[in-house]
Amino acid sequence: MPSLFRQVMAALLACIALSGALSAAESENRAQVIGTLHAVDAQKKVVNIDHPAIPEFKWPAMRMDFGVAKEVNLAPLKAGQKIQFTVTHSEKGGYLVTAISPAP
Ligand SMILES: [Cu+2]
Repeated sequence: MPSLFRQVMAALLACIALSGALSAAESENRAQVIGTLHAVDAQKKVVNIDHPAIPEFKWPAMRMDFGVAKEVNLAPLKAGQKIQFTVTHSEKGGYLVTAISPAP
């Protein structure tokens, strides 16, 4: 567990560092992405996702945890699924999954 935690933290820090130059333009505040869901914690509202590069945020491909917006229903999702999701970059600097569903 500690090593998984370090991996997750490293991925998060990489995302933060790489997105440091992100402009505040409205059009760059959101990205729609297809990825693979590795873990879902419906109670804590956290998902672990393998995502490809996300040019909107200047992120490389990686596996990382995302917080999920309160109103998003995680019940239909299962680990291992291909998913499409929306990541929204808030003004406070956080990244939140604001929509997620099985990939078509
Ligand atoms: Cu990432």
